[in-house]
Amino acid sequence: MKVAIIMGSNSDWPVLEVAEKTLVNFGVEVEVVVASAHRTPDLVHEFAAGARDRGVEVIIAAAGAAAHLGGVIAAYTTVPVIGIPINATVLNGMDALLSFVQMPSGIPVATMAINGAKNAALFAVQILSTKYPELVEKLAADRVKMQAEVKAKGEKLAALRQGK
Ligand code: RP5
Repeated sequence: MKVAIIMGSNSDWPVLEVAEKTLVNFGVEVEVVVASAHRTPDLVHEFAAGARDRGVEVIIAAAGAAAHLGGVIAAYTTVPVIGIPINATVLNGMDALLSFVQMPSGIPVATMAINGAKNAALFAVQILSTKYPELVEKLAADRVKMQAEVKAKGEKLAALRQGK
C-alpha cells in the first residue's frame, strides 16, 4: 500500500503533515516529494511518469497560488490524483482551489477543500480499501472513534453550560 504526497514547496508541509500522519496510522507507506510544476517541470514529469512503476497507488498533490501541479501530474499518469489547494497567497487559497477544481474534461483531479489534508489522506485510504480489505475495517474503526470523540465534545459543552 503506497501513497505519494507531492507539494510545490516545503512551505506547504505544515499543512500536509497531518496527511502523512493519517496515512501512516492506517499502515500505508508514504513517499514525500517537493517538486514544482513551473520551477522544476522535469522533476515533476519524472515523478509522475514513474509513479506506477514505483508502486504508488494514489498521489496526493498540494500547491498554492495558480496551482497547476495536480493537473500536470495527472496528465503524466493514470494513477488517481487527489488535489489539495493550499492557502498561500492574498487570495486565501481561492486561486489554488479554482486551479485544482476546474480541470478541463479528460484529466481529473479529485479536489479536496482548501488545506484539506486530512480528508485527502482519508480519501486515499478509501481508494486503497477497494483493493486491501484490512483498510475497510480500519476505516470503520476510525469512524467509531470519531463518533465517540464528538459525543465527548457534546458532553463537555453540556457540562460547561451547566457550570460544572
Ligand atoms: C506554490 O507556491 C507552492 O506550492 C507554495 O504553496 C507557494 C509558495 O512557494 P514558496 O515561495 O514558499 O516556495 O508553488
